[in-house]
Amino acid sequence: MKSLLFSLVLLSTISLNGQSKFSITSIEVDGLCGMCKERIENAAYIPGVKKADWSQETHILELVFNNKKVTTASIIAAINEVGHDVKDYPASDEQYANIHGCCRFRDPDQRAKHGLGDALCKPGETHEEHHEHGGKHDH
Ligand SMILES: [Cu+2]
Repeated sequence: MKSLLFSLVLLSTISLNGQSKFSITSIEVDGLCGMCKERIENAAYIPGVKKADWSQETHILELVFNNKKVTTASIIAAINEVGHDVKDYPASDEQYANIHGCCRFRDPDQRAKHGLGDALCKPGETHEEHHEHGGKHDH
């Protein structure tokens, strides 16, 4: 009996070590400036998130999180909540409306001021609609 218990403990220890509870992923989040960086990272740090690092240059948010506590979807929802668009998961207009004036990353003029190109395309948006709201393609 003792040896059975021992092997059970051993087995569970192995499975804990063998299967990391930490996930590493990166998502694209639209934003403009240092204020956006702070807002995005603060939003992404929900309990269970160990690292959230957004690059103003590449717009890539690097994440390390405990996958037993959080999912990528819940982090994306938290980022949308503060008004930022995630690639394929745009914030609602109400959520975006709370964004500070100089951080209006969907505004082509603000984007140009920050040396940026078009905003992230919205899902289901046609090419024409994209051009209408100021998006620019290379072709
Ligand atoms: Cu900003």
